[in-house]
Amino acid sequence: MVQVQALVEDRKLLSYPCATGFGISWCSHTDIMKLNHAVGKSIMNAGQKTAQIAARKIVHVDMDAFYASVECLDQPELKDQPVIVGGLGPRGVVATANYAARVFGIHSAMPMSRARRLCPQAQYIRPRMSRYQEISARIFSVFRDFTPTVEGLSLDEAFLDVTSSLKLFGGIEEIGLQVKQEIFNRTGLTASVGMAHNKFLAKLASDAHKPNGLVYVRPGEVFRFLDPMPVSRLWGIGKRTAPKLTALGILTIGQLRRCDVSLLRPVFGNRADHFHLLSRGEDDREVQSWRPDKSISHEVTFDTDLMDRGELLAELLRQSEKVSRRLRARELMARTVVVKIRDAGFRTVTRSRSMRAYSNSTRTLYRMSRALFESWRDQHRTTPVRLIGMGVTGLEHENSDGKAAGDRLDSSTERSLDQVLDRINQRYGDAKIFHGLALRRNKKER
Ligand code: TTP
Repeated sequence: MVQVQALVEDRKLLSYPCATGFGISWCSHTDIMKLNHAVGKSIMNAGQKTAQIAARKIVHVDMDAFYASVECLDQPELKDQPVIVGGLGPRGVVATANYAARVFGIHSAMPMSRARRLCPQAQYIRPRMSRYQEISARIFSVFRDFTPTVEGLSLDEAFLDVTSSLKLFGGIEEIGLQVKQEIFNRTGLTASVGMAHNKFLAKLASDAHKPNGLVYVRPGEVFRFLDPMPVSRLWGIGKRTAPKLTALGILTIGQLRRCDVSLLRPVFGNRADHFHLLSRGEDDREVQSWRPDKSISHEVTFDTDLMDRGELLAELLRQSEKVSRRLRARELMARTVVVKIRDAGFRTVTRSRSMRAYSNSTRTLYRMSRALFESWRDQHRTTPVRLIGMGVTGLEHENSDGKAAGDRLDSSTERSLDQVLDRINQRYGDAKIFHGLALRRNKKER
């Protein structure tokens, strides 16, 4: 307790000059944010916890038409034209479209063939993941200048818990505005920013005035904000549940909120209370900066179905390289390998196997996925394959309690080889160097 008291005193001492906007020469902003965060967590009892949830300030940031905006940034002549990014083969799908293309009804996950019919004049571009990752790193470095508590949801989207940083930056609206401006300064791209006292509202707020939006839902304005929205805006209400609510005459979140919860039980079962809370704008989930990835995977749909074993293995090796590189970049290791195969008749099988220890080496993950693939192929020698994918689950941080590190399958030679390849690929861009077998498919693709 003495220690906590001392920390609290320190916190006052430290945060005073920040709150009044004076420079801090002897302590970085990040130090102060981390300290405030730690103090906030360490001295709470149950009552304070409820108060703390109510006092939370969350910012949700989502870049506008992310991949397409990066393409327009790199080719400014595309700026006012419809731009569609996605797979360009006959079975490709739209990853995203800029707002000029959305006017024509183009949206993510639409088959590219349909997009071409709706908007033949658009510029069609294949995704350049390494470029998006590079920009994403800059965006996330902006987030960490405002708070250590950042929960990334994808390359272009994150929640920031800025409760401990409010005094430092002058309030939540100032933080939202500054995050937006700083992202623009460092990347040249626009983001939509939502602010509220919980994650659910902050996310809806960032979406409310897209693109380039900045919306703060104040605690007293929740019902005014939520009530007119269709029920489908609530997480978890999809195509199956919405018609059941419509049958009850519930079309908007406001109608759901005013409805007696017992009426909702036949529709939602034991999740009725959860949805009723959401309709009132209540959500007590924390921003989880430590949340580990649950899985990492990669898959490809071929332009024409493949039967050749060598080509399929070459593709699996390429995927194993990508997946293992992503593991290594995040200092993760995996315990389980999964292979997914979809045949020409659209039957999909997944096969998985857990290893006796952890790995993030290309060679090991490829060996495992090859064995899984071969066990399928033994019974399907003449089956054409439409899609093949591999992934890993059972992830652990390399240094988590020494667990994964002490339980590692990979030899030091494998690790050194991977490190060299990672460095070359980092320096010269995506996949400039491959294991020999993977070249077989790369050549074919050119
Ligand atoms: P989103 O944030 O869902 O969308 P967006 O940034 O393109 O557009 P918006 O302004 O509406 O937020 O997705 C981020 C990126 O993720 C997107 O630019 C491309 C990629 N993506 C896919 O590859 N496939 C998909 O189905 C979706 C939804 C996104």
